[in-house]
Amino acid sequence: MAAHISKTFLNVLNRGSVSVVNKHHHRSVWVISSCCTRTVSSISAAEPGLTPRLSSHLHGKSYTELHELSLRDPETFWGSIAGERLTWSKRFEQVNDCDLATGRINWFLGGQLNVSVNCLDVHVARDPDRVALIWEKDEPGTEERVTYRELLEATCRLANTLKSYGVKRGDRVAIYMPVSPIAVAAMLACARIGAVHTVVFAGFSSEALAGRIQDAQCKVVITCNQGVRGGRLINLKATVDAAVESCPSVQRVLVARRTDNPISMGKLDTPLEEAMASASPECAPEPMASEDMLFLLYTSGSTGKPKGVVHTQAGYLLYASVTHQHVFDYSPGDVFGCVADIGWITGHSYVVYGPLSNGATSVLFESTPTYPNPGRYWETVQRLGINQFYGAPTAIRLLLKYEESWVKRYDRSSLKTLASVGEPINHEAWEWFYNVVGDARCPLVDTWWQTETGGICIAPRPAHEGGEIRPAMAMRPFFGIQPALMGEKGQTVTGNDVNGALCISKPWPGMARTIFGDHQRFVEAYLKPYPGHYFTGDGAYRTEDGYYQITGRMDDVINISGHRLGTAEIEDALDAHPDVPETAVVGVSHDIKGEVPFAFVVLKEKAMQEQEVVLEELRRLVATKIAKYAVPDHFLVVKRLPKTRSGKIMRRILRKIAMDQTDSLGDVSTLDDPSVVMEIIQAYKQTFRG
Ligand code: 7RM
Repeated sequence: MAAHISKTFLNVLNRGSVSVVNKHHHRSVWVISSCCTRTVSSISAAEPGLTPRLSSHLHGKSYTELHELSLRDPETFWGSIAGERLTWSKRFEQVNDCDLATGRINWFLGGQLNVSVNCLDVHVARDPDRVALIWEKDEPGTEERVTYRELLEATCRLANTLKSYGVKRGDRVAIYMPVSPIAVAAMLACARIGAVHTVVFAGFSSEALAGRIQDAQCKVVITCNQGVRGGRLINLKATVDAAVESCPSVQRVLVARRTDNPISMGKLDTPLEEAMASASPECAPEPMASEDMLFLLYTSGSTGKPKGVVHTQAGYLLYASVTHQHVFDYSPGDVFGCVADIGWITGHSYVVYGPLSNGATSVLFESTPTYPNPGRYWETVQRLGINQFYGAPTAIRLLLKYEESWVKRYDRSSLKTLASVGEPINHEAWEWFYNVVGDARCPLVDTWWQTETGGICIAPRPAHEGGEIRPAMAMRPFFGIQPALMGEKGQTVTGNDVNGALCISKPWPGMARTIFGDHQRFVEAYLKPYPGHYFTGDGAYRTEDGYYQITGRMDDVINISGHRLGTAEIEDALDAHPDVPETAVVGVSHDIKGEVPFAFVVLKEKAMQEQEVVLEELRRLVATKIAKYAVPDHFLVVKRLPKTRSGKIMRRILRKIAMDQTDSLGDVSTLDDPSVVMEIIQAYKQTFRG
């Protein structure tokens, strides 16, 4: 029995009948059907599918009225939505209790619920054979479907397995896996028993993984033997083995099987499918308080190590759910295709929690945009009948370089909404996505948000019916979001046609609650810069008509192919080299990746003769300490770095030099020794212009 399941678990997930999903598409305007508050104990199969709604109180109002209400009276707005959309085992008593000055953020106090019940059991009760996940595996045409009933069973088996290894409420579990049904089951299994998952992107190195496991003090790691991407195998288990050597908190490693290749199993390791096969398929959901932790997700800031951003249960789920429905115009029966990895927040909110809470069919995309050819996305859209396609500008910029026929040969008539996330989308990419992919027929929504915001905060939808969409612009704040632009002196910039630091002035249910183990750092990073407001780290422009356009990071965070990285992290990795006293990393633009790291390095005298050797060692160092994608594309060896009299490196000047924009260097008079600038420009010319 165990052996059988072990061999075919991923197929076992797929056994049973696959229902024909309801293909009845009606537009979700703000028609809002009423429905009573459900409780875990009274889930009945009587209710038909989820109907598009905010809540019965909010019936038929316009976007403007609703947005205004959401800011003026968040209790009524979010209270009625939370009461009707979520299934509670104990109804909440207070909608919110927040103070942005101290970072006390609480939503739906007194309430209890279980996120996995909201993502699984409620749908199983109504329509167990509805497809929850379509696993679009690396090889085209080999997709596997998983129904809600199957996903619930897998989740319960995995939850019981975790319990059998001592995982309790509040314990942290690391998940180091590519997108797959079993990874989704692992996230939901944690949610079911009240454990806290921290998914680590499977492209991170063993040291990066170890750092996160140590910070979170994870008890268990869930991984798989190998990953498969773009026709290549990635030895994930080997990376985990190396990581856990320095992680004494880890008591067990659960290893799923993605490929049939042999794996060496150590004394900490357990084959996951076998353990699940002997575990019970039922697991009572743990009732969780609204503000209990749901997950940690590490993200980069401008200084220090990555921060463990904390999201909690009810507010996060509600916000992911409502944004998923209303930004993408999701209707019951739609196949929702977000091609992000679950290692990033986009995967958490719009592959897993948002779509599943809405009973959607969510696509898990394992491959790459160009495997086996640049038509992959659109062939997948045709084959799976994807209705909403959510991707990153970097992939669009890559694909638009190929012949249009790679798009046109596939039937894309299922598409209703196109959406973009992760970095600013440039006009060329927007126009190509809209015109070539969408045949100028589907709304293309540029969605702005962050790991810390939990869900989409600024996007062209919702809007009034027929609300116009401007190219390459996130435009409108979502319900509950009050953007503010701040000036250099900390003042609120009023009026239109203005720039400023983008802040959000009121708490919203999806916002991060703290940094794991370091609330002070949370307050310092987000709440101190503009007291009374949440600071995003981004700059924005408010147009003449009051729409928002994101201009990019204002801090030392760069965005490589939509992956956020602190330049300080790369510097720390480089500085670990014994021959490197000092480095400075800046982001420079790249036509496909958006930005790439450019490293200025100072070498010790003795290393100057063997520069190439040292640079190669530096490349390897960044790959092993962080990830391959973090390795700087460019290195420039310099004698000194430009510093102010107080010793701060002036990255602004380095960025100009790295971008070859030395005619607009700006003020260099605050430098301790301005002659260093000419010195570096000379080095740049010698290295990059021959
Ligand atoms: C969802 C996500 C967040 C940072 C954010 C921005 C940048 C994200 C957009 C964008 C311009 C967008 N979370 N960013 N979306 N910039 N337009 N639509 O990406 O935590 O990984 O990154 O990404 O700088 O602060 S994240």
